[in-house]
Amino acid sequence: MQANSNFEVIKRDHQGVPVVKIVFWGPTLAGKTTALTITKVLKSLEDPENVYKFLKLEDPTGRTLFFDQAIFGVGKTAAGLPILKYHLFTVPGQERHAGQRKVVLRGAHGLIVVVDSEKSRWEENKFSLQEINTLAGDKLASGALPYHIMLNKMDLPREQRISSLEVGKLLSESGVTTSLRDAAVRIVEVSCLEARDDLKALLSKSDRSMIVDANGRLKKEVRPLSVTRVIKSVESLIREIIIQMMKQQS
Ligand SMILES: Nc1nc2c(ncn2[C@@H]2O[C@H](COP(=O)(O)OP(=O)(O)OP(=O)(O)O)[C@@H](O)[C@H]2O)c(=O)[nH]1
Ligand SMILES: [Mg+2]
Repeated sequence: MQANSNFEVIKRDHQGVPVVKIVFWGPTLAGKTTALTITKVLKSLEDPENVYKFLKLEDPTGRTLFFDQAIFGVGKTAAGLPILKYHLFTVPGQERHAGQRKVVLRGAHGLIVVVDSEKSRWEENKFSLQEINTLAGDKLASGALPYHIMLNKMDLPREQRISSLEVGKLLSESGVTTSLRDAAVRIVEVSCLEARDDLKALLSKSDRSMIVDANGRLKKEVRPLSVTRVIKSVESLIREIIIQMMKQQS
């Protein structure tokens, strides 16, 4: 097995657990912090022992100031340690925070590029894509930095939002990819708003025994589809990163 030589080396924490870093990238108000919060709420319900940290740093208007971060684990070894920890970050999307974004991006093993599907946000999306292309275009193209594209706000009326096809146009206008075919399979359509509402509705069910197992954990089968879609990118990236990690080790 051949590891991608430009793939960021995976470090281990003080207990020897590999720690990988995934960054949510995208313009301000695209929904990065909302997506991270949904991931945290779901993890806390389904696998609370694997939630290590959750921190949001916001200005008074609710926009991210420096970054948000969360640390989660995957599985459990015989020694009671997770097989892997993943560190999720969001960048602050406001254009003036370019310096912070560069710092947050450093050392990433995977990227979730959040695109705001609201039509009026075309230029903001384009700016954000051009910036990531400047910072990491080569790594995205070579596969050294695996990525997914989260097209958010699909709850908006059709006439107010762009489609996955138009994301292709946005990507090519921004110079992010020369192969739209590759990018197309990486687009996941989501609505963080719908996911948040579906989670709230689920938790407000009066009969808790219907939704939790004997250990008090949320049953996987009651997870709303809208929520599955939001966390799909993170889950897929982790799988891709584990494959890279195994290649690095062999
Ligand atoms: N209609 C709609 N609104 C959403 C959706 N997801 C998030 N929002 C709203 O968009 C606004 C911005 O969301 P955030 O998650 O704070 O955006 P962000 O990308 O973290 O923004 P910065 O921190 O400034 O980079 C909030 O009012 C959210 O409620 C969605 O799927 N649909
Ligand atoms: Mg934010």
